[in-house]
Amino acid sequence: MVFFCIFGAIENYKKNEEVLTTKKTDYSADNITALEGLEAVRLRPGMYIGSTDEKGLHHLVYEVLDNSIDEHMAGHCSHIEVFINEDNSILVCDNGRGIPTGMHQKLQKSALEVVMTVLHAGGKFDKQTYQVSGGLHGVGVSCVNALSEYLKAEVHREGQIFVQEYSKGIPTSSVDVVGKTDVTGTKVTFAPDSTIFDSLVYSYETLSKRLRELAYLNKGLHLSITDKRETDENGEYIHETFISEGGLLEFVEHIDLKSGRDVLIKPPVHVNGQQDNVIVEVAFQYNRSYRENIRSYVNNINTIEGGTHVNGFRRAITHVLKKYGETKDLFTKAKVKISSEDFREGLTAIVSVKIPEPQFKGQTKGELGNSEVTSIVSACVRNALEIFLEENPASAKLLMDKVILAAKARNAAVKAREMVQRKNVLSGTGLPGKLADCSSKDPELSEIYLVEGDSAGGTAKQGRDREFQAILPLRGKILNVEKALEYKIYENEEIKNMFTALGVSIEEREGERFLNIEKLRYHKIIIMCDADVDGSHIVTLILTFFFRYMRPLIENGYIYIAAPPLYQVKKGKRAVYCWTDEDRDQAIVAMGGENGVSIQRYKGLGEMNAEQLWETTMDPESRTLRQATIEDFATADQVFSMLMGDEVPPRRAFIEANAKYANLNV
Ligand code: 0RA
Repeated sequence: MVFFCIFGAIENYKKNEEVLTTKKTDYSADNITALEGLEAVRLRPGMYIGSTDEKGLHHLVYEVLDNSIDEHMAGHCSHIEVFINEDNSILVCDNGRGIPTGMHQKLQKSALEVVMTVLHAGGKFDKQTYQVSGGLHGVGVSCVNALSEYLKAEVHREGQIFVQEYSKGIPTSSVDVVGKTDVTGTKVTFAPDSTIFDSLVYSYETLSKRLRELAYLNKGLHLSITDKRETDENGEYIHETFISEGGLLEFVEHIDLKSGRDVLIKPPVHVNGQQDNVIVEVAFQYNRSYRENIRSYVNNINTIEGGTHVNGFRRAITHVLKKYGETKDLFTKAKVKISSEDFREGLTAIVSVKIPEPQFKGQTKGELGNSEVTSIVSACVRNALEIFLEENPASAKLLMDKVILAAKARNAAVKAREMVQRKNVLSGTGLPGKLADCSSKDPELSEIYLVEGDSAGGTAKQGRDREFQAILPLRGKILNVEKALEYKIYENEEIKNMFTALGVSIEEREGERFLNIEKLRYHKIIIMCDADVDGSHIVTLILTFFFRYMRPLIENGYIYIAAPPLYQVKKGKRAVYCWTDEDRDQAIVAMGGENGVSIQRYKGLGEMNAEQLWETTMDPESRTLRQATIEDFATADQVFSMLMGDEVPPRRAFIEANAKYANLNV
């Protein structure tokens, strides 16, 4: 199959030496500012696109896409196509109005050249567009140009085809008319600069995931991706098309389905509204889990830290559901005290707003700050939810039952938690009997090993350096916190032991819960399990627990996973430990072939004696630890729910696809 872009057959980018060495145009004073801008981008690319790793590389595509999406939001573009070319260059085509090509009066050159070479020139022509400023997107296509070894812009506009080429942001040709056309749109081909980026290889998965998301966020927009680097068994390129007629309604269904959550009320509540210049779209539904899962966007950009739009949404949910329950006297009848978090248990929601001048704040600039947005979102959602409850009394009843159950469970959890924490204070040191503590009292120097099983725990106690290493054996599989009600968690012996041994507690301040880690007793918390499937399952369970109840420990980098060896290769008195099959094979070769070599496969920690365990897994000089980090909260959250949730099929599919590391990419 031959792929046709909106404008016809796609040609591959081939670096054309002649083009790159074409005599440069004469640079006058105006050009100097342009050059200075581009030079700044090349000197500090991280300031403009976040980083120069794989993330930054993909960011270039998002940046170009943003411009095409802006055209769609302005009502002028219905199709966007992305191609990964054989040489890892990227082509983005859209059927928008095309970048203007007329003379820019002030700068006395083609507007196309201005957009492509002047920092922040992109959307500024047109005040009505929903620019994405402040966040990392929206730095403009000129940044992509500055960071590309080669870039070609082709514009179809006013019946003509205009082309200009650049190298590292500097034009290598004038804006040339190369033909006639009866369509409008823009084609941008770029090859990222190898002297800037660590890697030049694009991930199809990453780009296709973003396009799927953009399709949900911009209903009716056709998006497609084609990977020309490889063909399948039929000789066809990998290709996907995304279009969502349902928009966020489909997105919210997709998220719960993918995470295997059991939906309580169908279909989702879908809100579309606009006030002043703010466009609001929200979709939400309730499922039988105990978690709140709100994803939010501003101008198509994920706001990981939420912000005023999410606050508005939460405010509306609380207000409407509380009023509904109180009017019907449901809470007094059930004898429960309701708190606003009870209305959000099992809630999955997408909140998307489009605003002309977003202000971002927070650590990662992932939080919307515009205060006017709160009441706008809140009003839209209130209206829709009131109508929904009125029209669907049966669903409203299911929802209220769930809220009341959540309140009861929360009250039970508070009591259980207080019991655990009070016991601590009462029983002297308050430390669990199973803990073999270290002598050091300095958290920075102290480590604790959480060890699967009493027997391995025993070996670890013998093998450790008791000066700074503490051991807490955990019996068998700890509770699956994803499935359990919260109060059950505080009744679980292993979990209670973890709270008390670590010295942390869950506290409340102004109605907000937080983990108090001021008295944390160890700055290295090391999970040590067998190097087999069961072991990795237990690692996942423990990580889930940390993720849900002690997330600051992961965020602060205190959580590690020990890596016990898989093999011991031995010949005579020489013995080496191996962590991978490749290491093992190399060791065999190093010992002069298989003759006389014995290979032991360690199935569990229990097969090692104290000395071996120390040497391979506990000695800071020779062990390897994997630090658990949370790269992407949204994905981590989804993967955890999916892995630990009720539904088997998505979990099985994931584990099969990631058989080697069923314990997540931490
Ligand atoms: C500036 C002004 C206008 C459109 C664009 C830029 C534009 C940029 C890109 C980048 C990729 N695709 C694009 N499509 C459009 C407004 C044009 C007008 O008023 O006709």
